[in-house]
Amino acid sequence: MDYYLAIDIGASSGRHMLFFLEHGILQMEEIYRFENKMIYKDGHVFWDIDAMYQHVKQGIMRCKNIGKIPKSLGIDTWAVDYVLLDQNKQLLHQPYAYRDERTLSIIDNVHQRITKEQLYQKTGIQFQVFNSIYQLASEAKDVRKQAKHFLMIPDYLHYCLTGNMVNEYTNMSTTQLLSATTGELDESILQVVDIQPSIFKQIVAPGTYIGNLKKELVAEFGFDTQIIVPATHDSACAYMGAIKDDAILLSSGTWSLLGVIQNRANTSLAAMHENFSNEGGYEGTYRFLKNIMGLWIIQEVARCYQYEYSYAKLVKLAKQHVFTGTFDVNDPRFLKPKHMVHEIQNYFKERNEKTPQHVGEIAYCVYHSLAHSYKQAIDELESITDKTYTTINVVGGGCKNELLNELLATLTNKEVIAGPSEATAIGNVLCQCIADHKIQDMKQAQQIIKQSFEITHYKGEAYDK
Ligand code: LFR
Repeated sequence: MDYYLAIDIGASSGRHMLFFLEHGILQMEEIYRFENKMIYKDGHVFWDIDAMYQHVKQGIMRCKNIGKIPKSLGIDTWAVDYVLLDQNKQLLHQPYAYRDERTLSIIDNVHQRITKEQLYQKTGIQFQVFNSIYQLASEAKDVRKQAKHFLMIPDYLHYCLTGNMVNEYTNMSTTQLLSATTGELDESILQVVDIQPSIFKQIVAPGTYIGNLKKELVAEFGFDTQIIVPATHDSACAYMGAIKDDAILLSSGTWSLLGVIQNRANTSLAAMHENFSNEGGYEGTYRFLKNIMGLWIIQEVARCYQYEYSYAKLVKLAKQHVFTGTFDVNDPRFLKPKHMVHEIQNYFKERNEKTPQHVGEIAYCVYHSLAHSYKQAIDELESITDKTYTTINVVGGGCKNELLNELLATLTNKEVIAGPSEATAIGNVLCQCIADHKIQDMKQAQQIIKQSFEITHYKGEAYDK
């Protein structure tokens, strides 16, 4: 049996998913899971990259313990964050987490050198305060001087495993440093933000073999395997793992990424004004999408109640405490508030509107507001692309939230197809299987996904009329 290992690391947890293909069915087994936490130090927020690497290794080791040795493996994570290494290939500092606020004071400075319009025209990438371009512009002078290597988080983990450095394309596209047309670094942007082009590596496409495990790791694990870089941006994988790639896709996790797969970047003013992004996708496609604050809000609500309520319980309570007021989930105040529940309540109080009190009301209000923001993004998307869609395919962990799916179907009057919930790990493994010629291409991959994973259909009340 040929096994393939997809290591999918999100902002709150990481998983090692082992796959094999049997009679056209993709079988999947979670063999390791770990918590991924942000570290708070000196008023800043970082990722514990050393802990992350140790967990990556422990999960790989599990393959040996269960006697299922993968033919290859690949890692995907969130986007925009990176490490800088010095001439001795040592970390110059722990990687900052994208919710760190150090970029806020530098953004205007960057745009004095390159306007937002110019930057969007060149890159097609949405404006987010955490884009790597602003993060790099915030680096101290001596750090920039000493930096010899730039690696995105999955690039770094792949480097730790193989000793080889590359910059994978889909994740690199979120730096806002690549040309939307060539997929290569745009040197004019590097110049204005004063970043040495020499720190970057070869940009490789998803599905590229970059080497085997380092010798010492082979000795430690007791086996060798190939490292095939997948689409290392988790959202790029999630879109690959969708069941219906011509529908509106909604990757629902910590973030909600709502958009469509296109063959060309759309850098029009309309796209820019609605802050749609043209993120790099598999085989030269673009994911024309909008970032919506997502289930982060409910994760933070759960934290406010000291995790007294599970996510399933929050949905149950929400159904019992309908609260119809909505708030703007994309308001930057919800990016990292001290106390999410108070922040939501203050939003309503400031407007002299009825304020949600009960935990169920808070939860309903979050789901309802998210569904509203999806509906708004869909209206924008349909207007920009001048196309009407009948179906929304929700993928990722959030697709299991039936209340959110129902609200979405009702509000949009469209059919909602929910699943697969493991789209990200599936997309990761597809990159490996296609590289290994186990699966021919994305067309066959879609067929396999349909045969292998359960999906649920929702038709909003309005849809049934
Ligand atoms: C989702 C995601 C989004 C990206 C955000 C920050 O996990 O990768 O696509 O905008 O995280 O990196």
